[in-house]
Amino acid sequence: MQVDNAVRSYGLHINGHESPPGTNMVDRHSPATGRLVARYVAGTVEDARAAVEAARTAFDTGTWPHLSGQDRSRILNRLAALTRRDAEQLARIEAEETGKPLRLARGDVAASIGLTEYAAALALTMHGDVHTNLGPGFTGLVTREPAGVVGMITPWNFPLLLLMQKLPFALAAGCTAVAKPAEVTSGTTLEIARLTVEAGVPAGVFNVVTGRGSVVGQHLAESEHIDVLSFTGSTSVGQRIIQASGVNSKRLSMELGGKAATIVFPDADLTAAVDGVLFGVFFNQGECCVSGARLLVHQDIADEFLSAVVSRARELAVGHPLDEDSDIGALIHAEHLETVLNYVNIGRQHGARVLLGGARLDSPELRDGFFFAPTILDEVTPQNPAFQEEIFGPVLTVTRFGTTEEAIGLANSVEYGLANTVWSKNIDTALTVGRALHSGTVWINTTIDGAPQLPGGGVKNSGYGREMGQVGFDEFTEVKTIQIRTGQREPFFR
Ligand code: TAP
Repeated sequence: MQVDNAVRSYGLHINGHESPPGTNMVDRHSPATGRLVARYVAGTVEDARAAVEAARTAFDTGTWPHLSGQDRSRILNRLAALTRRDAEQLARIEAEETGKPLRLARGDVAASIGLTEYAAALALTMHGDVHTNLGPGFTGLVTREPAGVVGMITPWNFPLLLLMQKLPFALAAGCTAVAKPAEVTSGTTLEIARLTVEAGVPAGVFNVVTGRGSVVGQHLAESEHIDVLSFTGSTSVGQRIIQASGVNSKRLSMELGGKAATIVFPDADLTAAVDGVLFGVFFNQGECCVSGARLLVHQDIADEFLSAVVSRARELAVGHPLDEDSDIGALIHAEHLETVLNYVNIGRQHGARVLLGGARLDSPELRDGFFFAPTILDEVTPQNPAFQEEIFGPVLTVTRFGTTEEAIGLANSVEYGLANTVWSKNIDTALTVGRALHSGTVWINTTIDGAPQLPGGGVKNSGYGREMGQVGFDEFTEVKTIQIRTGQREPFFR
């Protein structure tokens, strides 16, 4: 695995082979320094078709769906061990290509290993039910079968982690797959493809085609040879995919955008809540679907609480991804930086007051990258686009509330429903609010937390379907009912 100053060049990974890099390549420059770090093939529709065909053949005529759970589990555990062996290099690639701090990228790799090990355990325990109480001579088997060929389309903010919320689970169930990573951050997906070969995953079971979403991704959505399409990305692209995927009755799992609220009540552990608010919004530069981008704080503590949040935010280090001291890295590319800046300006035009940041950072050491200052906007009304729309950057909006009902209403007043956070030491308040929030996940007295056993996913325009946990695994299986009559039975017609 090449890292540091070498430019990594990748081919496509189809049917167990990596093609040599071609002439039509996508160049990835580090968003922090501008240096060329990686080159991936700009895949074509023909490449995507070949990858789907390889996965289809591996599923229809190959051994993978028929291996014992123990064999699949062993291979997945080997993949986890190889990922652990290469953890530091994978983290560096992730940090270089996304701009996120290396320290956080290490966490993504560790979580990916945990997910792979958990999926390996699920491969062992996959089973069905037998119904023996249906009456004399009538037995029902409800079996779980692998769902087929899975298309996986992933975004640029957590390229490795979001792949590993899908891939090990699909493989554990006996499915085969074609992945299309984001065009600008394809490195770790291709590295995982190499590791699957080393781990003993048979040819054709996992394929990767890099390139444009409108070409490769669109083909996966349209292909009638794909049975399940698992997409993580924006709500607008997700809606395009839902339309394009109608050619066959493929199952869709849609992990889309978010606009999470963090609600702080006066009875919270306020020191922990300050820490949680900052981590919730500035983790991964705010380029996080579950980012706690909206602070809803009780009016009785708002001024004091905000002053603590602002003073702690000033201490956060924005810096180079490979610098061990960086808390916040670079945004993904210039266009995205412009989008974030625009939202800040729109927020101001709608009456928001900038308490901190609000601009690009252009000190001599950061000038070559897309660094944005941690930003806090106060006096943000629910009508403000900065409150309603996903900014996907290090921007916290602040809105005050008076009653619990008001807090719930504000939190639920956006089109998204991915996650929300509640800070309160009162079990009554915490659970009442937690139950009333419209989102797939609610954190209470913690934030952006998780475990492989716990499913994640959204409601409303944040999508449908769940990843991780037993529920996430089940999405890659098909239920079959086998009904058996034994002994003498009455004829159907007299
Ligand atoms: P998108 O622009 O939606 O891109 C996601 C993926 O879809 C990329 O691989 C992209 O390819 C591909 N794509 C683009 N157009 C396509 C098309 N017509 N057909 C098929 N695929 C297509 O998202 P992004 O900007 O990379 O990521 C940020 C978004 O992802 C945010 O909205 C964020 O909330 C969401 N997200 C959600 C979650 C969960 S768990 N719900 C997690 C992380 C991120 P290209 O390489 O060409 O762009």
